[in-house]
Amino acid sequence: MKIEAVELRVLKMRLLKPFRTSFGVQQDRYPLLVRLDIDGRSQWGECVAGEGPWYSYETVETAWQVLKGYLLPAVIGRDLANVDALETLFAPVRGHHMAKACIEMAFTAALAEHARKPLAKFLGGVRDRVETGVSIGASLAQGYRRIKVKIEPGWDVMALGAVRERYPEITLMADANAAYGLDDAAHLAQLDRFGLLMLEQPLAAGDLVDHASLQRQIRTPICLDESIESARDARQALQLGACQVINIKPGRVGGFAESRRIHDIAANAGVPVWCGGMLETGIGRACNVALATLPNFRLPGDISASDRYWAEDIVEPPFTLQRGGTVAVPTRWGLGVRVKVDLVERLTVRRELIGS
Ligand code: NPQ
Ligand code: MG
Repeated sequence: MKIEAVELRVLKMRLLKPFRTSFGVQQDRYPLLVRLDIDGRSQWGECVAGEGPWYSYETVETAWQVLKGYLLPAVIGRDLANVDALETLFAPVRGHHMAKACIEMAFTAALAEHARKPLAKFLGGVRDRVETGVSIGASLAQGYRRIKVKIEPGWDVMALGAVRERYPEITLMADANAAYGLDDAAHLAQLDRFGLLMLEQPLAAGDLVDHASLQRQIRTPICLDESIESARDARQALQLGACQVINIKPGRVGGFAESRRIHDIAANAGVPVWCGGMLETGIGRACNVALATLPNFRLPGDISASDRYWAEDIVEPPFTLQRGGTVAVPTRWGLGVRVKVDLVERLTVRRELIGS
């Protein structure tokens, strides 16, 4: 499999509803897409980097730079037998997992297509539908398996208490996106009474030791998101007792291969994982859905339907919410959805072809 050239492009897409996190409010998403030209065929991928360096140090701008300057020159024109070969060529670049992941995932989808298998089956998936949750600021969403409320200091105990009172039975969790410190342990312990499925990333990404300390002071299971950038992070977090659940986003950890390593480490420790979301278009969503078919993805993911975010998704068919709060896993070979190239063209605000 030879990557002959790669086209980078940034789209501008209006979110149906502004998305609020502890970082701020976001109205537009600028997805960075890649199109790999492999053995005469096109393979699309999506980089999940954000517009600013808040969730991660990576941004659309840094990912473009690192792809163009370092990652693509290392792989374009080379015959790559498998993902191991790709990972070896990317290894000298430190970090920048989101930039690496979009190429790794597109390459893996191309391998799946070449093997005449749907991506989910190629990855070893065991499900034909995946359970979906939704991540919200304040308004409730019907039909999903669980609801995740974004919290921050000043919007936590009261907000979750109000949701819990109105919906006593709903599967509820909270995501703090690193907005607290270990000093807040007693305050966060007040969340224990709401029977939360988990509390996601209460402390800063680098604070594994403090997460372990916090977990000893609260009953709610801690889930780590931003803290887990690799299989090594996952192993160390579990050794320390820093979490009881792991959110895997393939973009954050560098792709499918590293996601699977984290999946396996957690499975061996008896720790469930679930698939996070980064307000992806249908391309990134298809990757998340395929990954979430692996056996230890035992909790609903942030794999909402396309129409939760977009008036019109850039793939066909779009992902729809189905009975029981699930999304069907595509059965066609490779990525499993068709990219609407005309729509992508209309939404493009920046493009460049990187050749050999
Ligand atoms: C999370 N996702 O689990 C992330 C946060 C997030 C669905 O809650 C651009 C860049 C948009 C980074 C949207 C959800 C983003 C982003 C959400 C991160 O923490
Ligand atoms: Mg999160």
